[in-house]
Amino acid sequence: MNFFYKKNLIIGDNSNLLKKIFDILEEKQLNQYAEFSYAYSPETSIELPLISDFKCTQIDVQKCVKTLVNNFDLIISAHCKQIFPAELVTKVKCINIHPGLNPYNRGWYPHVFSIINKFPTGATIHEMDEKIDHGLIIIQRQVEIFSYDTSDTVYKRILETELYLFSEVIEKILYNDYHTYTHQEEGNINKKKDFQKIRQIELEKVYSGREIIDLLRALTHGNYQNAYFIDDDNNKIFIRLTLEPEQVVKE
Ligand code: 0FX
Repeated sequence: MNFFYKKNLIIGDNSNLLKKIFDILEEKQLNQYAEFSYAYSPETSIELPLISDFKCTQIDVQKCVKTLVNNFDLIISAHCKQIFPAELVTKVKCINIHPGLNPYNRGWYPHVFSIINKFPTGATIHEMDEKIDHGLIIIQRQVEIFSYDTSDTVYKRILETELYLFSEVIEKILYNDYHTYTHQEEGNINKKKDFQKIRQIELEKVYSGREIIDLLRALTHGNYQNAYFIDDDNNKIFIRLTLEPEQVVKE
């Protein structure tokens, strides 16, 4: 295999995702034909023991642009929390594995906002440009949201889809032999502060049944203390929702 991109960096802040990418590259034996280095962000909460069996270094993307440009042909962001500077994305081929269906709900926690605003969600692998979750699309796939989904059940499906798409296109990317396309619309973008804003449930606000269920299931994700209200004694009370479809027994 005579790959076009030989010196590659995978940078991300989700240790499970990084490990699964590592496994895909091993299974396909691509590491025999190209070099893959792994990195995570400074100040990330990544679980180091989990990644100790493969070499993973800490890289501050803003401070290391020159080093990255000089040392890598291709950089793949796998949920890297750092913003890639313009100089980096214009000088090195940078590709983003994004847990959302561009251009809908680009940015922070796409599926959380999709449960609320009904825009489609999914996974996208795209070339990076200077804007967030923007740039020519290599491959993407929609992931369905069911009435009984919470944030974590949709997210699980999105992660599986991301890995499936990665597995589908990685060789084509390494050969630099893939097609790209773009959508006409710029879509919308949500920031971390938009997520913070939706977390508080206003006790005096009037919500429809659909709105409040959607908001609470969008904010229900494992043990995260997302949704809350402030009670009359000024205590913060966290809320999580359980959704259980009726089990219909077929005669
Ligand atoms: O890595 P990631 O899945 O994704 C986020 C952004 O959504 C994405 O657009 C960006 N490219 C990437 C670099 O960062 O986020 P996470 O691992 O911090 O969280 C995973 C899910 O967990 C998230 O989608 C929603 C949920 N979550 C997470 C935190 C920290 C919560 O519901 N509450 C939380 O406080």
